[in-house]
Amino acid sequence: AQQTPTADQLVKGKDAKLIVLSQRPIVLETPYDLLASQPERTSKEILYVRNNVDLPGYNSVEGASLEGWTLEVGGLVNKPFTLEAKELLSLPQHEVTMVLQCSGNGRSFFQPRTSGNPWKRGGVGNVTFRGVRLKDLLESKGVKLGEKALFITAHASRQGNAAEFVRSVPIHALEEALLALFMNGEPLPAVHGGPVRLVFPGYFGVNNVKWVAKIEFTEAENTTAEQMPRYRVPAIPNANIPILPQEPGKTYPYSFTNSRPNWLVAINSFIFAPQEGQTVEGPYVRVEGVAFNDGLVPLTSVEVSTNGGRTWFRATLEGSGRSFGWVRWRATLYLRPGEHEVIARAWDAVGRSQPLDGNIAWNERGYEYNGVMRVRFTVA
Ligand code: MSS
Repeated sequence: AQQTPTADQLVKGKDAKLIVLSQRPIVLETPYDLLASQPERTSKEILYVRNNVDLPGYNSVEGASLEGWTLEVGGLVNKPFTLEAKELLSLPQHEVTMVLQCSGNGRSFFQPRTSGNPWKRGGVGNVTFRGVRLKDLLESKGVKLGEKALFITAHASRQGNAAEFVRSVPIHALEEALLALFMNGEPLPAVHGGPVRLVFPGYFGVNNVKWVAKIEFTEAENTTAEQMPRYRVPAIPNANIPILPQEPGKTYPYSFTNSRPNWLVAINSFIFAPQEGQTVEGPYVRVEGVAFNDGLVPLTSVEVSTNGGRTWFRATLEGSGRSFGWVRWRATLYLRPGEHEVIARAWDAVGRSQPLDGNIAWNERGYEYNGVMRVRFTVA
């Protein structure tokens, strides 16, 4: 019998404790205790990996060479151009800390079980990207967008016979779009899209195209499987509802007009301490974690409850203001000896929050789970 390779055997430099959800394509989940052990920023050694399409030879946390890498920019622009990616090093650099989260993160909490990799909560990390703003690059080349340029469509490299990987995001995303060359102060790891990745702060993982080779401005979303029917949830386009509730277990006839892509990150919060099953000293118990949204408006609060949501206690947030990165929070609770269950939910400035029952957003591929997290623990 063949043994499943460990994460560090699949990707050079990854922590061997990452959970191998798939070998081909490579999908590695960060165990929750490891994720929680780095509450500021997620290091390259433990950051989750999700490939739909592996790029042969890019299986390492080391950087990848910029030499010979080219980037085509075209579509609905006055002046298409091709760039030597190493030229990006001489343009103004910009830095952004953001949550990188697979839209399937939390999928295994949906009931009944959905298709796709059974992520628990470890398909997420908080990382700092550095590189060149796409809009700065366009400006430096004197490129103007056509009126019908409604989407940014990015294509990954096909080198080594890789299958295509293409994603489209709304043109609004150009505001923050970054051609990332560095992550956490080091060359962007090859497995995370080095030498150059197009990242969209505030957008789910799938939109952040690794090994980007071509960027097009288009009138419509692309029609490859990663855009439709995959990576979408039932919704009424242009209506002000985040998701159209489905009867759990039912299939849905996905189309461009009855669904929307996994674009903006859904508001969410995680409890990092205490951890499930732990015994802690009482009666004062420190509860802490992180929260995030799409960065369009600030988070206003994180609340915790130890009575299933009957009453809530307001936690202290570490920052105020908009943030694409996650924000730490903490609360001190007075708890009697015995077993407890704590839940946490985040709120933002436009009143968005998390459902108490995450299953309300059940969808057959299990995307965008953001139900409140529950942790059971014992006070000694
Ligand atoms: N890119 C490319 N090129 N390919 C692939 O496959 N995937 C996606 C993104 N990008 C891909 C790409 C996904 S899907 C995700 S999550 C992400 O990526 C991840 O990242 P990392 O770095 O962590 O691996 Mo879901 O929503």
